[in-house]
Parts: sequence; structure tokens; C-alpha cells
Amino acid sequence: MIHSHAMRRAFHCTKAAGSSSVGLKQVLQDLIPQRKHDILELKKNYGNVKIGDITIGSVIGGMRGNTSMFWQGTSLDAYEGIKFQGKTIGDCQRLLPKSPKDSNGKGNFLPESMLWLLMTGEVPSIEQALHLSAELAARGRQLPDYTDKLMSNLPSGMHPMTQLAIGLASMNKGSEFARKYEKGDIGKNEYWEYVFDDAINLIAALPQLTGKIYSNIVAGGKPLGQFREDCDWSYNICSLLGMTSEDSCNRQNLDGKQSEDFVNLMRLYTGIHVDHEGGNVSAHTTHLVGSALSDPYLSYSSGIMGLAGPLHGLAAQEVVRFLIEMNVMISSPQSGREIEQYLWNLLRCKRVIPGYGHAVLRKADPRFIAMLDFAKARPEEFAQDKNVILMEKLSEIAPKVLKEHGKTKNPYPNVDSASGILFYHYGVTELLFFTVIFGCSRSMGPLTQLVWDRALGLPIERPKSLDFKSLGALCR
Ligand code: AMX
Repeated sequence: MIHSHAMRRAFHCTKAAGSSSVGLKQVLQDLIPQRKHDILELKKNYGNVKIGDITIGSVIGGMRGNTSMFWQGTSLDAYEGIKFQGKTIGDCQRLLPKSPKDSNGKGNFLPESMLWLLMTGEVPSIEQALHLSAELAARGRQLPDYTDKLMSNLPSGMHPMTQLAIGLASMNKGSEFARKYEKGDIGKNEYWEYVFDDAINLIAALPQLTGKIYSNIVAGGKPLGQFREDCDWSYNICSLLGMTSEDSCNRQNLDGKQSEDFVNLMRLYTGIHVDHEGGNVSAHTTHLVGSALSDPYLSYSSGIMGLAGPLHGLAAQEVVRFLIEMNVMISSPQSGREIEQYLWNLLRCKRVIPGYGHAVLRKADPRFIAMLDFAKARPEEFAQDKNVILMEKLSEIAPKVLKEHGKTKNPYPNVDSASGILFYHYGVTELLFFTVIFGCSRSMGPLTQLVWDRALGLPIERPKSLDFKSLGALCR
């Protein structure tokens, strides 16, 4: 029997002793001993407590309902959606520090604040968030030479996610963790420190890497914008895509307001895609590969390979293509009857409606709602965009059709229903590229967990598998 008060005591959430410090690593340093103690206590006192049953259905059904991962940063409730250290998207929008450079007060929180929250469980002060932001900018000023050269020499037409995975894997050459491990001069207790440094360096490098990939796709490798060390992480992503009005390039001729909105879209998008609890393909893969003590670059590069799948991160691209094609075929994006017919034809051809359904969620994805709200708050910008109008209309009609169709467990829109089409609106029209932006954001959750995996000394993952004969024996 579990004594809940004892359990709570064994695994209470402790405030970092030095949480007034502005340095993330220092705050973690203070936090880790208590958490480590907690997890050892948990294992010692409650290691035999059963969490659930594994059924044959889950063994051959993608491990659905098989609760078997430890994941601290986020949790996913089928009806409430994602929570970041227990906080909803709305909470995060209220509580997490924003960029002081935002003039209109409508700005979104900095993803750097989210990274702090994920790592420590605490809402950072503005000083802490800006300190982390400055640290990322300082570390991300330029790519390592070897990665830069490699990225410049990739064959043209290479899939953007392949480019991202290659770029990240190449950075393993500079891995502090791999170097120290190879030399054999670090003990288990110190692993996390080097994994942390690699994780921060990796996240810091993503704006440059993303800019490089985009320039490979649209400009034959010619730089599209400038990295600014006095700017935040999302701003630098936008700048290196040539999407800010301050850039000499300003590819889309965005005016000041549009440019500010685009940066805020980027902050919103990258702030809420950071994680979706541990079981999703990109997060799970990163955690699994990292459990073999592969360094963060190799681990997250593997996660990126999973994110590239059409049932996972590539769905945003499929949605954009789908909306554009449908708009060609129907007389108006408001025509409910024609949309319904279009969807039924698709389902009859055994195709899925992209951007709908989810393995865990059983209601509309709050991340979708946040993206939709972004568009609704800017009617002057989006009111004439046929794709955005159709995206919203579809979110009323598709759930009805999918319910009637009767197969899909969750007939509601997921986040990918909205994200790509908003980037497309501002002129990022290279569909395969959207998942790279997803990859920037998703780095934060799985890499946070990787730091904690090593801090808590979690072992290599090695589940047991069964063949047909063994499954048959269980059925007798
Ligand atoms: N359109 C049509 N059919 C759908 C559907 C959709 N959007 N979503 C699920 N189904 C079907 C499945 O194909 C399955 O059919 P089957 O029994 O013939 O194989 C049946 O409904 C039951 O599936 P489920 O249990 O509801 O979903 P799942 O957990 O197996 O898969 C997901 C979840 C997301 C892969 C699925 O809903 C899907 O393919 N959606 C469209 C692609 C998409 O939007 N992906 C993005 C997900 C979010 C993300 O990770 N970025």
C-alpha cells in the first residue's frame, strides 16, 4: 500500500536553494542533490508498486496505454492537453517573462523562459530569463567551423530534416560530454554537467543551423540575415531566415508591425512545441538514444529523424498542402457543404485528414487554439487569407465528419492544423522546411530530460520483447 504522505515526502518538489541565482546551471546544481535523493527513495521504498498492466494490445499496438517512462518537464492529459511543469499554455502566457523589447505588450513569452521552467520547475525572473537568453546568443554566435563547412557542401535538394540531422550529428565532434567520457576522467555524478553544456550549446546553435538550412534551400547557401547577439533566440531564428524588417534582406518586405508579429509567432510556436510529454516519437527517441550515453548531439539528431515522419512533425506540411489543394477545388473557404464532401472523398480513398487526431489527446489541442487565437487577434492581417479562413472553418466541420466516420479516437484538430499555414501566410512557403522550425522548439523538452536523466543516474533503456510464439503462449 502506498502511504501518500510518505510518498509526497519522498518526492516533494523542492525549491532550488540558490534560486535567486541568474545562472541556469547554478540553479540546477542546487536542485539536483535533493531530486536525486528523492528518486533513490522512490526506488527503494516503492520500487514494487505497480503502475498499470501491459496488454497484448499495447505490445502490438504501439505501446498505447503503457505507462513506462519517467518524464519530468511536461505531462499530457487527454482532455486538458499539455502542461509544462503543471502549467497550462494560458498559465505560461500569463507567468513567463517576455522580451522587454516588445512594444505593444501583446508579445509572447520567450522560449528561453520556457526552457528555464522545464529545467527547474520554477518560473524564472526576468533577469534569469534574459541571462539565459544572452547566454544562448553568446554561445550561438557562430556554428563550429566543421559544421558550417559541411552544411555548405550538402547536395542541393537534400531534405531539410536530413540537413538538420546531419548538422546536429556533426556537432558531436565538439561534444564536451563525449570528450570527457572518452578521456575517462568524469564520474557518473558529473555526467549531467557536460550533458547540460552540450544541450545549451546545441539549443544555442539552432538559429544558425536553421538559417543555414533555409539559405541552402532558397538562396543557394547565401546568408539571408544577420545574427544579433543582443537579441533573443526566436528573433535570431527569424532574422537568419531573412524575415525581420531590420534585415537588409527582408525577403518578404515585411513592414515593422508584420515583422514584430512574425517574431512573436515564432516565440509562440517555439514556446509551445518544446515538449509533449515523453512518449512522442522525437522525445522518446532522444531519451532512448541518450540512455546509451550517446551525447546530446547524437541523441537529438536521432529524435529529429523521428520528427521528420508524416505522422509526427511533418504533418504541418501536409496540412498546408491539403488546405491549398482544397481551396483550389471548392468555390469558397466558407462553403461547409463542399468542405464536407471533400473530406468524405478523402476518407473513402482511405486517406487521413492531416492535422486531425492524436494518439493521446481526446479534445482540440490547446496548442492549436493558441495558434488560432494568434490569427484571430490580428484580423487586419489574416481576414483575407483563404487558407487561414479554411483552416478555421475546417476545425468546425472535420470533427463532425470524423465522428460520423467513426474510426478516429480523437476527431479534433491537433497543433499541426494551424502552425504551418501561419508561417506560410508570412511568406515561408517551403513546406518541407516547417519541420525544421518544429525541431528548433522540440530540442528544449527532450534535452531537458536528457540532463535530468544523467543527473538522476537513470540507466540504459532495455525493454523486453516477445515473439509470436511467446505471445501465443500467454493467450492459452
Ligand atoms: N483522418 C482519418 N483517419 C484517421 C485520422 C485522421 N486524421 N486519425 C486517425 N485515423 C484513423 C487511423 O488511421 C486508424 O485507422 P485504422 O484503424 O484503419 O488503422 C483509426 O483512425 C484509429 O486511429 P487512432 O487510434 O485514433 O489514432 P492513432 O493513435 O493510431 O494515430 C495520429 C494518431 C496522429 C497518427 C493519427 O490521428 C493521424 O494519422 N492523424 C493525421 C496526421 C497528423 O495530423 N499527425 C500529427 C500528429 C501531431 C504531431 O505529432 N505533430
